[in-house]
Amino acid sequence: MNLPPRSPAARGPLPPEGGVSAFGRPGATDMKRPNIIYIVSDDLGYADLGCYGGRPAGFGAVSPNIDALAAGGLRLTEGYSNSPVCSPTRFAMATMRWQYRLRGALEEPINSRSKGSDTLGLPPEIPTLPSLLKDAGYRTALIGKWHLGYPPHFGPLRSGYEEFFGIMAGGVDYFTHCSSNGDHDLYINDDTHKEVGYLTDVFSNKAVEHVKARAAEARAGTPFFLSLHYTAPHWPWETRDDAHVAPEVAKNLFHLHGGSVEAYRRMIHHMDEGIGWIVAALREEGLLDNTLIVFTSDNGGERFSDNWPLVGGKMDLTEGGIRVPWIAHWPAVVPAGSVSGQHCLTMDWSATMLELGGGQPHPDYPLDGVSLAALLHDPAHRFERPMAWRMNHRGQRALREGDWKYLMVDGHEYLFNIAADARERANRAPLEPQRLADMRQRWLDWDASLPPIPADATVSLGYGAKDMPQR
Ligand SMILES: [Ca+2]
Repeated sequence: MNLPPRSPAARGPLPPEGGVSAFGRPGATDMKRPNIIYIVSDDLGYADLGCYGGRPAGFGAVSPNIDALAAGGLRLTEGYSNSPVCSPTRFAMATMRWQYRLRGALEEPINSRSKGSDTLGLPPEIPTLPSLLKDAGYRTALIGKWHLGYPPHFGPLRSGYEEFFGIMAGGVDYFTHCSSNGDHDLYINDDTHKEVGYLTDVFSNKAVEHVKARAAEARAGTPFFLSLHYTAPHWPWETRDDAHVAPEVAKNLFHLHGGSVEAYRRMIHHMDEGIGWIVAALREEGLLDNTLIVFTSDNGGERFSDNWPLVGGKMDLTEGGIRVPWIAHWPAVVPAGSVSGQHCLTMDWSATMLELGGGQPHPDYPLDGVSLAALLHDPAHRFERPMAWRMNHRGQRALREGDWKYLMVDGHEYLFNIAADARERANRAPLEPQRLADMRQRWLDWDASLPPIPADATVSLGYGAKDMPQR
């Protein structure tokens, strides 16, 4: 079910109560469109953050700054990523459409062997959230991970970002900034760029610089859209103090011989510290009230992640692979302390940002994402949001409708009542054959509306049962 269309006059944030403007000037009611910071972590699991029930680490709270964003805004308990793996989710995030519509998104995921390909990437002619926001008058930038194909055929600057500082690959070493094939992979715009530093901190510092550089313009009425796509807490398992690990993992960034829960949590903590610096910069510049900060993960957690109470993780269509944190902080509009069980996908949040920014979808590329703007204005707002997924890997299918989920893995079909059993252990399929048949048919109808998975689509797994026991 889609939200009813809104008139142009109804777009954008509602004026805050009391006639106080976004910048705290009493009496002003000309609420401006928000600045938007879209923070995407990489392989962060559902319960890794304190505000999602994560346990404290040996060094203390893992994510106090992200937890504060949740406490000061809206936290979703049943929000999902479009895919359980990196680049497919990022296609949906950029295009606001089912990622399965684009050939590059059928790679699970795009890997470094696709460098030079003219098909495995985000085609520049496809409208994107940044390109449409740029058309609507936003300043646009990506700091962090792109992972949607390599120049010269693809790249952030070809898809709506005015500026890019980050990596093109799916993962790099935090210190050498080299990808798995040994290529140096840190870029400014289209050019490789050498910089000394721990990558999470490098990105955080660049984001702070960016906020400060854009602040005067933003206060004068030209808002900014900043995508901040951390690689944290993705492998290799390197904290800020682990530069000595880089030579050990140079030839295999999957880092199958190392890492620990404590190191993993420290990596999250470094990202959290950086988010604290960015929030402080927004506050200093008087921009915090009217900046929408959205925080999420591109897919479920990897081997050191805590996905409790969910099972599965990255690459799986069980809940642990796709249910991720979704936090929205926007003091001018979103009431503090809000919690919602609204169902949503990555592309819905991108569609939300497009609407809030006054951007218009291209008529030839209608959105599959559904705007959540009404939810931000009223966290009690709920609407039906059926969601579906498919994976080449293990022939997985999933369909979530209300409390129920149809799931297929390795040819086995399951039916779960997620409201009662988020852990997907109580298989209701034998008890409810009609519901199973109905949901299977709706999944098949949805699948038939999308391009099929071609025979040459690849699935890349970094490790398997020979490297570590799977359960
Ligand atoms: Ca990822």
